[in-house]
Amino acid sequence: MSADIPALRFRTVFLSDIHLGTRGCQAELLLDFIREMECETLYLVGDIIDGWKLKGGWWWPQSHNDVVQKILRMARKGCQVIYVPGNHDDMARDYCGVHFGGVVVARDAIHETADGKRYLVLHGDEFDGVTRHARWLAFLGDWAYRFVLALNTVFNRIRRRLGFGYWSLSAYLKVKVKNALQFIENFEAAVAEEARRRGVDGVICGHIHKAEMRDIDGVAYVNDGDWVESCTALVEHFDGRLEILEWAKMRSWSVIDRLRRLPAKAEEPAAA
Ligand SMILES: [Mn+2]
Repeated sequence: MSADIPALRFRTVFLSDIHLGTRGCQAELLLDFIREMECETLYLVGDIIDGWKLKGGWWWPQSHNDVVQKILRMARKGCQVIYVPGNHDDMARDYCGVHFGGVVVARDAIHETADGKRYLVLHGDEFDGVTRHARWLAFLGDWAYRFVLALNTVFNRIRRRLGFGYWSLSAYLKVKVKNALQFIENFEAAVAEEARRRGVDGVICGHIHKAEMRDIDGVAYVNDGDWVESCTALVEHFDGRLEILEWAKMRSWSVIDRLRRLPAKAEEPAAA
């Protein structure tokens, strides 16, 4: 921890989709975040350990072990840790209601923020009606699309030379992107609907690896993202305000930029 940067203190932190046990897991960045922050309550919102992958091949470097150790240490030091398993660590669902090492396992939970808002906390796979193929395409930027268009030209020049007909790669990808976006929208709507059904103000979930915070017909839809692609955490400040932290981006800023950011935060409405 850098001496000139104060520890980040939060009322609550929500983490999901860490996927320990897979090569994609950004354990070092997560360790860095855990070292820098303090919180009273920590929710693990599913897919923390990727059980399916572990059955296939063993990938468990020291850093993955360190994440588990750090979280257990937080629990020992008095942080309330609530573990809501996901579909990749669903074997833990057999232990709902069980306490181990200061961690409570729950199928889902209700979290009340400092300003009295009630959120349903669940992983979200129950509401994933569609396969997630090509979901990543939804995140392709403009540049990637232009690249695909250029690639398409070359691709079809080759196809023509080989005597094949025209086939639009970009049109194919566009349909895939549209499907992926539609999938995300359907998921978000279904999860928000469940929150409405349970009579709470909002829902906090994970699963689709896309951090988000928006209103869906009067229900707050909040997704804490993941630690495979985007490296995001959801935090609750002491006044109840929720914020998505993009840790990879925050760490790429210089110390000066971060210090400049901190006073700006203090100017916001004081904690209740
Ligand atoms: Mn999941």
